[in-house]
Amino acid sequence: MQLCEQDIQRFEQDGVILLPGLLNAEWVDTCLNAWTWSVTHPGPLASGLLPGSSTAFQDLCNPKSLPIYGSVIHGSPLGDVARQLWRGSPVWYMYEQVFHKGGLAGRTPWHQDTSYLAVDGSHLIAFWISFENLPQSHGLEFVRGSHRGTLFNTSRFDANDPTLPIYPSESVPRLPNVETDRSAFDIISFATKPGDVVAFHTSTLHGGGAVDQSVTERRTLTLRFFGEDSISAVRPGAAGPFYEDIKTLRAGERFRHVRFPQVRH
Ligand SMILES: O=C(O)CCC(=O)C(=O)O
Repeated sequence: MQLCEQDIQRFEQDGVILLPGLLNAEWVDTCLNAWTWSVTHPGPLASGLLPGSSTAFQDLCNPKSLPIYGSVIHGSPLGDVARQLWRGSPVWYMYEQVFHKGGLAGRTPWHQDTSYLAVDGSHLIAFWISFENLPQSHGLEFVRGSHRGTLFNTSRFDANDPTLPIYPSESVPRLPNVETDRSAFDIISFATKPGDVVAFHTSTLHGGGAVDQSVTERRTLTLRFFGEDSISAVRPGAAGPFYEDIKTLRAGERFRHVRFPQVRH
């Protein structure tokens, strides 16, 4: 897919862009096979995603996943798109995350991925790939431009108060309650079908993607990459990507490690 200047500027401004039909049927199948492997081979970080819900599942940073995801991260158009969105930067793969929501699992609370991660920079991207037809009302929602604003404390996904932070430190501000004050935020979302991909900067506030009576199941794969402008960061508590062997990275140094394969030069 060849992006135009307007697409790149929209991504830079909004922190999110819909890429319709980026993945052909073969790549959708390959991604779904990788997703299925993840769901059937839970790693050490697999969890229920939403406290109190038995119908939601997530897993991420499975240390055994790299060979399974190899063809997608190296061969699919995702690397080319990241390179274009970053105006020619090289591209490195960071990690996978899978979501499986069913029943009445509801919304994913608002949050920013970067605040869970020991990395900062303008070249951080998540590709959100869902395998169902989703109406706009059930797509993941984004606060437009929020990747250029404050990086908030992380949500601990508390069912009663989704703004409750994980990090005890007050050095990072608490999340606003986007859901109870929606009109104060510029919220966008997209209808998607298999093959469509939503790309977002990992600091863009996002949440939603509800599963309820009208959308009863969602299988989603998120793949994260980084580019030249990315440095190691310190958070006020444990932060990912949670691989034992990357703990040697020091704050402020270039975010590079053999754990993260380069997929575009
Ligand atoms: O799909 C979802 O419900 C959550 C997605 C998400 O938060 C992410 O990919 O970072």
